[in-house]
Amino acid sequence: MNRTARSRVPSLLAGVTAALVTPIVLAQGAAYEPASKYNLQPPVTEIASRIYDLNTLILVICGIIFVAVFGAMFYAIYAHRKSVGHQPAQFHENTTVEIVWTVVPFLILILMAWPATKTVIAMKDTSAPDLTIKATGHQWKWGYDYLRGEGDLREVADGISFYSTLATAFEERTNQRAKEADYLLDVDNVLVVPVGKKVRILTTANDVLHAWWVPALGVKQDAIPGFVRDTWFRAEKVGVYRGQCAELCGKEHGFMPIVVEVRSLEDFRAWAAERRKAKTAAVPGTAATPAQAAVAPAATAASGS
Ligand SMILES: [Cu+2]
Repeated sequence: MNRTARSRVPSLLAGVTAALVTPIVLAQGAAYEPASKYNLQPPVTEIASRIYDLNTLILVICGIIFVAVFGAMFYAIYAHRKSVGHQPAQFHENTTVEIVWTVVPFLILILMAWPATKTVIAMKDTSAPDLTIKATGHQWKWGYDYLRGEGDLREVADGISFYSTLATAFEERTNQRAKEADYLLDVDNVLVVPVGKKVRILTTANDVLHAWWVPALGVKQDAIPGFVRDTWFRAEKVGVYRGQCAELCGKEHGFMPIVVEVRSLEDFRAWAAERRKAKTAAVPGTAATPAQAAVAPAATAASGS
């Protein structure tokens, strides 16, 4: 190994370590108090709880299999070694053994597939929502449109639309200022939804594939140009939940976070009324709509940098 090659090894190792550690650090950066940095975020919807429990169940099953298989293997290697004169056992074409090692894995598979399938089916049930919102992925921001849709709240927020752009300061990204707790997970306009109501999210994209992912809400749905996909959640707790685009979408893929603010129904109604009033007020004059106002600072920042 020559000198250049040798000096490259540590930097290569550092690169690999950084690649492995970075996602963990990013996840940890969420101000939303994760109970553990090694586990999924605490769930705030029924679907997220089910996903959490599935993860635990399957991890436990895999753990038991791991210990049993390696335990048996190491015991056999040690106790039945050649030096103590052990003779190999003969069980070729043993029907009982063959049936057991076919049936047992099959049962384990059913044990895992049954609850997983039930959860996936529940995730896809977007029927009878109280509120419908379209989330459009753009390079590199999210656009939200509250649609008339169906359900009780169909008229409450109808017509509200805005862009949601990264609000983390450029100085934080370039290490000129200390990074805040919600580093790269903060936006100018948050998505506001009511607690305890079924919110249907329609996802689509304007340019390339994106994905709308908010772990605490148990939602991850691809946003595909030319197609409309949907997903749903019913948040059980008021709070702010953060997520990210989860489909590699270009150079600023890591800079288009999602922030969902779950409010009480009254607060949500008040917010919607205010947003709608601002919109109506903006129409006759020259004042920008909230959507245009959200785009303008982003455009200025982009041209300034
Ligand atoms: Cu994206």
